[in-house]
Amino acid sequence: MIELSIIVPVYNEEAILADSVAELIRGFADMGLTAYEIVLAENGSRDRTREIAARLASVHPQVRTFSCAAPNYGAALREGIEGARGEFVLCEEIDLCDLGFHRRALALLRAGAVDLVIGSKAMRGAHDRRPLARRAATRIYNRMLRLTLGFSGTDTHGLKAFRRAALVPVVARCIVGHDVFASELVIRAEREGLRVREIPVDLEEKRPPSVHLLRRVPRVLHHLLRLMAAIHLGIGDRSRASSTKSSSSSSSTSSSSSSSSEP
Ligand SMILES: Nc1nc2c(ncn2[C@@H]2O[C@H](COP(=O)(O)OP(=O)(O)OP(=O)(O)O)[C@@H](O)[C@H]2O)c(=O)[nH]1
Ligand SMILES: [Mg+2]
Repeated sequence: MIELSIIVPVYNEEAILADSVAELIRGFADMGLTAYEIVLAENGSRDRTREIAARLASVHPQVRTFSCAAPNYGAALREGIEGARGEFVLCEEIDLCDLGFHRRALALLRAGAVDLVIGSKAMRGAHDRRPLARRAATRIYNRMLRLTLGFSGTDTHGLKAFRRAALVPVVARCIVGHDVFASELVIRAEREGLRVREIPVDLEEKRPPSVHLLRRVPRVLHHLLRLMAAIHLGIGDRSRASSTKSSSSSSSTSSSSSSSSEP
């Protein structure tokens, strides 16, 4: 019985992937965690990420990986969550590996106090060491989510942990991919009355992001508009049957088409 599934979307991460996974495995051993799986959700990498992920999966029984063709953060996360086997799911980023968040989030989930824990970069008590432009972008984006979608928290992106049974049906109702998928998941969970708790994180990245901030803006705006149309007008909204493809992925790299709502 797996208690925790750690889903890590990875894209062109050959430089830090192996060390980061080793760091996670060491950290979980220190926490006394044994019943867990690390799922490396790769898509679209043009470097050796896929190969390294496959090697890690062959060496460590608790690591598995899958790949799909096109780079899409949301699609990778969605497929990872849908195939997760743990009672709890933790969404990690390979450049963060924040074991402090994992420890605190797991304690809250084990206590049954919450359904979803969000690691906020913007709430009181958080330390965000990213460059000013990215910190400002986070604030502006969160303000847009508050104004357009009634979001009441301070952050939707990055680290989160949840009770799988509570969130998988929400994932099934999400319609957008890429970066905005993470926001949609949090906002839908909040709107559906799930018990959501933000906790502050101390954010220090191991490397700058692979996609430049400004290049992400048009797609984010497009997806936000789609989400507003779905949530406020019901346009393109859907209620899919939830699909927990338990134990669907093998412990080695397998090609599978994305189950995401979009390319
Ligand atoms: N599978 C997959 N993973 C991705 C993709 N883009 C980013 N990632 C992964 O998502 C995580 C975060 O990516 P970053 O490049 O650090 O982006 P970021 O700007 O810090 O992300 P934010 O949390 O949105 O601020 C890392 O583990 C990346 O490897 C993608 O297109 N596909
Ligand atoms: Mg990052």
